[in-house]
Amino acid sequence: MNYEQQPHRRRNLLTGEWVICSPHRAARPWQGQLEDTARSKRPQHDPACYLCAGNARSGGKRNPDYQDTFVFENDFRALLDDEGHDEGDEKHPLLCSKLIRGTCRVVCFSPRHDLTLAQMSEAEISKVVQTWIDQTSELGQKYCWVQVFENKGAAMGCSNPHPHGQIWAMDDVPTVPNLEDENQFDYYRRNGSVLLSDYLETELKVEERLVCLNDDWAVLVPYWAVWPFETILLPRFKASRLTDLSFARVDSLSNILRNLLRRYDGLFNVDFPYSMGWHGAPFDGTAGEHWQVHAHFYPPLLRSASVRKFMVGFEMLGESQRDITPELAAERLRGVELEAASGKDCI
Ligand code: H2U
Ligand code: ZN
Repeated sequence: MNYEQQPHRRRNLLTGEWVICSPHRAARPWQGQLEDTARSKRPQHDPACYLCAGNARSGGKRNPDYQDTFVFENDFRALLDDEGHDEGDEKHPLLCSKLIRGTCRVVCFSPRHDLTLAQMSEAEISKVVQTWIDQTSELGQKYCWVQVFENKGAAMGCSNPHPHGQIWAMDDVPTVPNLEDENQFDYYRRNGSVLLSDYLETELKVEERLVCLNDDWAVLVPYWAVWPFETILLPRFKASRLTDLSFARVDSLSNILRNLLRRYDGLFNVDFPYSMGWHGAPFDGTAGEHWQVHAHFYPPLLRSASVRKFMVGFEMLGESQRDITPELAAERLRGVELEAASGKDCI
C-alpha cells in the first residue's frame, strides 16, 4: 500500500477510534470560510479585561495585583461541589444519568494582557507548568479526575485573548481519558510494558513524525492524528501524572513547550489557535503504572492562517478524516525556522 497516495484508515491506540487519511485530496480548492487572522496589537493592561491584575470580575470579585500566575474559582462553574443534592437521581433503564461533583478554575498565565504562552520566557512558562502541577496535586486529593487545558484563539471559541487556561476537576473520569485508561491498561496487561513508552520508542526510530525533542520530552504528530497539525507531547521517562514531575523536568518541559508553540506560531505567521490539555492517570489511589502523562494539542488551522478544518458531515456521522498526512504535517512543523534562543536543546 502507498500511504502517501492511497486513502487508508489509521487506528488511535489511545482511544481505539479510526481516522480516514486521504492524502490525494490535499490539493483541492477552497471557497469556504476564511478565518480572521489580523494580529491585533494589545495593551499590556486592559481596563476592560476580567483577567487582568487589579480588575473586577462578574459578581463583584476583584483580581489581586498578581505578578506571575493567578488561579481563581470560575465564576460560572460547569461543575458544582454542593453536598446534599443526591436526592432525585432517579433510576430508569432507558434514561441513564449520574450525579457528578466537581469544580472549575481559571488559570491566568501572566498579568501581561498582550502575551501568549508562546511569547513568554522559559522561566515564565515554568511558573505556569508548576501551577498546573500544584493545582493537579491539590485537586487530585479530592477528585479522581483533574483536567488541565487551554483554549486559545477566537477560532476555538475563546473570547478573551488574555493568556489563560482552565482546570476542571470531577469525581468521575470523563469519556476520553476513560478510553485512554482502558486501552493503556489493556496493553500493559497483555505486554507488561507501557503503551506510550513503546509507541514513543517506535516513533524515535522512524523519526518521520517527530517535531521537536530535548533530553526529557518529545513532540510528534501522532500516527493517528485527526487535526491537520495535531501533536502529542510525551515524556522520555516514566511518569504517570503531572504530579510525578521533578523541578528539572518542569524546566525541560517549559523548554519544549516554548519550542513547539513557536513552531505553531511560525507555521502560518499567526497567533496559532488550539485546544491543548493534559492527560495522566486518574487519582484512584494506585500508581497508575500503565499510564504515561502526555499533552494533546488540537489546532484547527488547515492550509493557511485563514483556512480551518471543520469536523462535519461524514466526520459527524462516520469517522474523522484528514487530507494532509501526519508525516507531511510533522515535516512542515520541523521546517519552521526559530530564532536561535528559542531552539535551545531541541532539534
Ligand atoms: P475561556 O475564554 O477559555 O472560555 O475562559 C474564560 C472563563 O472565565 C470562562 O469559563 C470565566 C468564564 O466562565 N469567567 C469568570 O470566571 N469570571 C468572569 O468575570 C468572566 C469569565
Ligand atoms: Zn487582560
